[in-house]
Amino acid sequence: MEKSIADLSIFGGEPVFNNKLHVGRPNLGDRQKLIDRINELLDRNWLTNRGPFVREFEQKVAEIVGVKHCIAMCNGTVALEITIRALELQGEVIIPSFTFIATAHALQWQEITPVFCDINPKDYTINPDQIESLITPRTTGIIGVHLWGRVCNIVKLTEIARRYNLKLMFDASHAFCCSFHGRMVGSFGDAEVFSFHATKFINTFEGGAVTTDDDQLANKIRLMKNFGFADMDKVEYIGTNGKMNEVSAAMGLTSLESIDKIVSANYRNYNQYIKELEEINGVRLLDYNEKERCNYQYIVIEIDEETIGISRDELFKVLRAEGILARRYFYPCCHNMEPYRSYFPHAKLLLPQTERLMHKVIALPTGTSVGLQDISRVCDIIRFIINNGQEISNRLAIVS
Ligand code: T4K
Repeated sequence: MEKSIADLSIFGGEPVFNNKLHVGRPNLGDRQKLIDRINELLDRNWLTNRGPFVREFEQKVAEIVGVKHCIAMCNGTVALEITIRALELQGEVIIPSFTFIATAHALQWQEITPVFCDINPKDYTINPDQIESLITPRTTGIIGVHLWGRVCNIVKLTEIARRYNLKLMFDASHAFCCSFHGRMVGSFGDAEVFSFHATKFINTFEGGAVTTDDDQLANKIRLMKNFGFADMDKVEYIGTNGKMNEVSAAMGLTSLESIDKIVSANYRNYNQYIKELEEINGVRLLDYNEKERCNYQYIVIEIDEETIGISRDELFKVLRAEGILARRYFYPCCHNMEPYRSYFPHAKLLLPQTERLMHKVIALPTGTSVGLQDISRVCDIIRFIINNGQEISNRLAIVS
């Protein structure tokens, strides 16, 4: 790559990517199949309310996950909210702060207090060893988050939940088609929740689902997502509108048919990033456990500022100026956002790893729309920035 520091786009040069490279570009399946399905549902004139595509999608997801029940929803957030309500969680629920804000909001929305737990620095999932110290008489549950498709320590979490008689659910938004000890995510705890948002591994434009083996819980969730209706004129629970529509399910079915293609593109990209970044001191690519099934959907690097001479935020700024729209998922973590920051001003004292690591990570572009050449150019620019870290940092301090 022919660049001098003055050529960096942040200092006035041309960006490396005129067509910006995104994190979270949707994985699109076979366009013609999607259009055929949309025509079919239009011909049928059945657009929502548990139509045939939604039922087929639920059945396929349940098969993949290996559970009895899948309830498709309009999005992952509502799926979390309904599952929390159906499990009758109240008082306090322990969750990691290192997650998308929806995990915390789904509780607080129902006036349940999220109690933030620290993470394990190896894979950024909730640290089970801290959980017991956070349990109070008001605690009713734990929500583990399989962050970036890295599965929580389910064995320890299950053991703690049993011992304290707590409900255990998982926010599995990032972990569809991942496994733990050979068993598919979606089959653990009382229930697990997936997001099928456009940016996720499998997408339904907007969408989500709850999976569980518990017949009673599944039935309750099914009613709750349809206003609580048990029959035409019979309401059994307080409910809401969490239904998935037929167009979303059509996209979901089409998307499911591309699982192998998406995994193989993600895996190819992951290996390319490993190859390109392994020599760089001060940059750790978060790895996947290849003994398990993984979706390889997120490429996340951890930066050691002291080694590379430039901060994560400076690197982030320079990359974005070059048209590489990296993301600081999930900076600054839930406990530093409102209303939690005001409710729990001292939360950070119990979250040393979260506080430290939230300044270190960057998610990089991957997915079916990102090619090997794109990755090489992304890594060239990262290498260049890091090789000139101190000088770029000094110049940024002058221009800002
Ligand atoms: N729990 C966890 C752990 C989650 O990560 C999420 C969602 C949830 C729960 C809740 O699930 P949902 O209710 O969303 O189903 C995005 C998504 O909106 C959100 O679904 C996701 N997590 C979160 C991690 O990312 P933003 O604010 O980062 O989205 P946005 O609009 O900046 O898009 C991200 C990138 O993707 C951009 O660079 C543009 C690109 N993009 C996006 C869309 C929507 C496209 O290229 N095409 C598109 O259609 O939140």
